[in-house]
Formats: sequence, C-alpha cells, structure tokens
Amino acid sequence: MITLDAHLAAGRGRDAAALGALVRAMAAAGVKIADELARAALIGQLGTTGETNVQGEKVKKLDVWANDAVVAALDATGRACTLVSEEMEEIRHRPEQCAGAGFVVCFDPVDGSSNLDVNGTVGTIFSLRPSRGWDPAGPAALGSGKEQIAAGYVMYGPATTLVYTAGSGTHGFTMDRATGEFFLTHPDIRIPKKGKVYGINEGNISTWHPGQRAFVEYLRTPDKASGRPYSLRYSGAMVADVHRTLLDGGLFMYPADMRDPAKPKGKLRLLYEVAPMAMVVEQAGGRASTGTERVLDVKASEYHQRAAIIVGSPDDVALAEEFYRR
Ligand code: AFP
Repeated sequence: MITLDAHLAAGRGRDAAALGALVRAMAAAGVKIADELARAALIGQLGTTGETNVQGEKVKKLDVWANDAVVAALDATGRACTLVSEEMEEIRHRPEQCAGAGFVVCFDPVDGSSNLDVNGTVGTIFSLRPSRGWDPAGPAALGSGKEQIAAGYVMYGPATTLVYTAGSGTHGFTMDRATGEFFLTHPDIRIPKKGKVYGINEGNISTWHPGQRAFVEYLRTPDKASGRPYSLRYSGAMVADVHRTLLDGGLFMYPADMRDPAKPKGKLRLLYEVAPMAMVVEQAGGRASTGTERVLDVKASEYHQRAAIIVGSPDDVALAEEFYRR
C-alpha cells in the first residue's frame, strides 16, 4: 500500500516540497494526539483548564495539549510562517520561517471538543495558504478560500484517518496503530451526487432562514421517487459529519443564525473549519455553500471569523440553495 509520505513526494508544483513537509507535520501531530486521546482518561487529561478561549468556550486540557503538539510539529518544518489557531487569540508569526515558500497554516487542533469527555469522535482540521505578500501586521486580508493550496483533517474515530487535498483530488489514509504510518486506503474519493442522510443541529431551527426550514421539512417528507425521507445523523463534530458525508453522500449543514436578518451569524469558523472542509469536499466532486454563495468565494477579514455552511453531494446542496432563493 502507498504511504502518505510517498503520496506527498509524488506531488507536483512549485510548493510541493514545502506543502508535503507541512502535511506530514499535521500527520505527525495527529499520531501524537491519537495516542493522547486514547489514554486521556487514564492520565487525568480529560476536563477543562478553567480558562475560556477567544470563542468564549471553556478550554479543555486536550485543546491546549493538541494545540501545542500541532505548533511544535509545524515549527519543526521551519516553514510555519504564520499560524492561526482556534485556541490562539492572536496569530503566531515567525518571520524567520517566511523565507522562500513560507505558509499561513490555519488549524483547529481539536474539532468537536464537546465530545472529548464522552469518548466521542473528534478531529484536527488544517488549511495551508501561501504567505507570499501577506503582511501579518495589517488586517487579515487572507482573501477567499480559493487561496488555499491544501486542506484536510485527521479524524480520531475507531481508526485514525487523514484526508487531504492539494488541489488535485481528495485522498484518504488510515493510520497503522503499530507504526504510526498512514497508508492510502481511499484514493481519489468521489462523493455521491445525491445522498440519503443529512446532518444539522435541529435544536437551532427557530433561528434558521425560512428557506433552510423549508428545505429540512422537504428532506423529512416521505417520497419514494426522490429517496425521501433522508435520515438525520449529527455527531457534534464537523470532522465526523463531513467525513461520513464525503464517503456516503448527503449533507452536513450549520446554517446562519438569522435572528437578526440584517446580520446573519454563522457559528463555525471560516479559516480553520468552513473553508478547508469546502475545499476537501469540492475536490471530491461535491459542493459547499453558505446558502446564498459558494463558500470558497467568501473573503476572510478577521482571523476567527464565522460563516454558515451547507456542504456535501452536489445535487443536494444545489437544491438547498434553490430553497434559499424561493
Ligand atoms: P467544538 O470544537 O467547540 O466542540 O465545536 C464543534 C463545532 O465547531 C463543530 O465541529 C460541530 O459541528 C459544531 O461546532 C457543533 O455545534 P453545536 O453544539 O452548536 O451543534
């Protein structure tokens, strides 16, 4: 079986070597995090630190531990020019790592932290953007998601899986627990055009756009010809819900809170959740929308900016957008 290293080494393009080094670093951090998760309850690593992060959330011990593990792995590459993390209020900038092909790495060290203390699936999400010409001292003019040159995630489930794209398809690898090596088990993933499952936190229904409510009502309505009703699956961790959607088709949705229609508010973070997952799914033939526009067209203006997302099978996402237009 092909290893992740060999797959990355085969990469083409100007930044292939640097990009390969950074994805390998995310894999190395993933191996450490998988190990720490597996023994967390045995070594008192569950629970919170007592701190609150920039998102206003209680910080879990493993959030901090995983953030440090990712920063250390990226630093070891010497190419981590600028880091943007869910767990760091300020960006971390190292001019000495910006020479030549330096990168902006945006990441969520533990996606689905609320699953940690209940042994649920969690993940690490990452996105790589060239730092060419970007001035960290200025506003975070990081441009749109189309600026990403690579994106992916590590999922810590029954198996540890790494999925990444560097702009030529989306590929999945499974970690061999004995060696920590990742092997290509899901080459060139193609998402089904249409699915049978949707994932959304229905507890927020009162805050949704009317088109979103009508679309979910449509998915629930029995109709044999169009394969409805769809089943509802929701794990509390975007990585797990998007991974299922990538392989089986359907949709994962975290729509905007429309309580103030003039200021729709997303929950998930654009730079290290929404934009990377949009690139991963689009590269597998899927689609990613805010409901009204392509996610990858959304320009970032703040580091911890939030955005809405409807991602998955192209036919299902296109239909959701139709409901928003009605
Ligand atoms: P945490 O990482 O703070 O647990 O948030 C997880 C997440 O960002 C995403 O992974 C989930 O899909 C979503 O938030 C869950 O949010 P709700 O608890 O509001 O459903």
